Amino acid sequence: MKKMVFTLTISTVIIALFILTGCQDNEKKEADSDIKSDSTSAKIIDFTYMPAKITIPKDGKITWVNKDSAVHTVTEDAEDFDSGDIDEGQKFSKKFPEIGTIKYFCTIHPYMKGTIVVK
Ligand SMILES: [Cu+2]
Repeated sequence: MKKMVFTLTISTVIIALFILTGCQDNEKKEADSDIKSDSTSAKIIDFTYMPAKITIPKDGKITWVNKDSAVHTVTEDAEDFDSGDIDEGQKFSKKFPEIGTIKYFCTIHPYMKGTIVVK
């Protein structure tokens, strides 16, 4: 009888350990996905992208907020992506799934330039 109780206790401990270990794995996975979905915001103010250079992790997202009274765009140099007109107070968000350096400008004010570094 004592032996059976002992076996039961050991089994319970092993099951509990499995459950605990499983939970830790899930927490770790969630932490990893947090890094991937890292998002940052940038401003467009006084005909300038602020900051002009943004570094984000792969799959990171950038949201530009137009804090200017003028209409601006966020347009990739080769026009791979184009926000279209961003009015005062409007936002434009984009995810960057590929590692590399992306240069962009404003089609309305082509002297406005910005750089995104995806690591
Ligand atoms: Cu502009």
